[in-house]
Amino acid sequence: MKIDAVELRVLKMRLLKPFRTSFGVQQDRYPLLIRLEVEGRSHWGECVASEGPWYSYETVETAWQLLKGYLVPAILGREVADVAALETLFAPVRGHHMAKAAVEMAFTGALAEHARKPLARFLGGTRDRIESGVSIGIQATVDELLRAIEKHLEEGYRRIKVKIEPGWDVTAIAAIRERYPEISLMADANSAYDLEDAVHLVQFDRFGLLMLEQPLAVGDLVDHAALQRQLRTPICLDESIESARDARQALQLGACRVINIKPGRVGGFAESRRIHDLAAEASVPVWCGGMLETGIGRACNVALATLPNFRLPGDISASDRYWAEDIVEPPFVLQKGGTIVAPTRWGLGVRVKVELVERLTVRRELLH
Ligand code: NPG
Repeated sequence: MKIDAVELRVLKMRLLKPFRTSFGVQQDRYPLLIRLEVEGRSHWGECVASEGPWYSYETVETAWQLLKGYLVPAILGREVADVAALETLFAPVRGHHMAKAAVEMAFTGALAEHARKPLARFLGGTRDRIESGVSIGIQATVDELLRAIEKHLEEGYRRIKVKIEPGWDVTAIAAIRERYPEISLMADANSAYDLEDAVHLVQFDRFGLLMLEQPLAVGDLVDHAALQRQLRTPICLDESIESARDARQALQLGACRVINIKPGRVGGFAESRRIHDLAAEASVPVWCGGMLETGIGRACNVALATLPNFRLPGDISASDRYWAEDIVEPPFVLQKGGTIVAPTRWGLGVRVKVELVERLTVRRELLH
């Protein structure tokens, strides 16, 4: 497949509500979109980097530089046969998985369309819909948190994830459990704790949480393994798993019992598949995380989450959880039973609303 041109764009999109985590508040998102032109057709991808280096070292700006300076020149005007060939071309560039993933996912969408298959089936998905969960940011008060949970349960979400940080953890979770003893509940710390907090974190064991996500530092598999030995609650790793190698080592060390796969974080679908398979061999379930994506990244996440070892609801909510108007048609909607249907059209499976994208664009460059 020959890539004739590549367009990069940054949009400015306001979230319906600010989203607060242990590393800060996000209200405006700046999705970096990539459009590959292949044989006169457009194939879209989304880079999940945030504006600043809080969740990871990558930012919208670094991803733009990597794409423009290294990744796009490696593929432009070239015949790229398959994803393995793309990965070989990108291999000299160290790290920067979010920038690489944007291309890899757009390219995989192109391959799926070429093969006349919906992305989910092209990736090896085995179901036609996925179970949807919702991630709730840190709130000003426990009352507000309980109100937010009530609203999302009424909407039909199957699993509630709450963000925690020191000072907003045990009390908040205890209040939720008192009101909702039975719901599927988990907590995400985004690396806000240290191994010295183990005694504090052991208190979570009484809440019957599905899992505790990324309690400790990003690269610290050894401490996570030490913490997991002290906790009954399964630890899920997110930020710590940047590659299949990380996943293999985490599994070997017993650093987690669940893995959150975000294709945008690990370099794309192929690496996600490798992590998925390693986890399946170890009987460790995975689920698909979210990075407040537009409908383009969401379509990719939904497709990936149809693979068999995605056995837990992900952070894949409906478009109206995030945006007044999504940039794809049709938007993703929550079905009865708290599911989202995987698009069945070939390729990415959703139409990009180009006029809306144009209006939201704050930066654009065509490379050819
Ligand atoms: O529903 O997409 C969603 C948000 C899920 O909590 C969520 N994402 O730490 O995983 C995370 C967090 C996040 C969002 C991280 C944006 C970085 C950027």
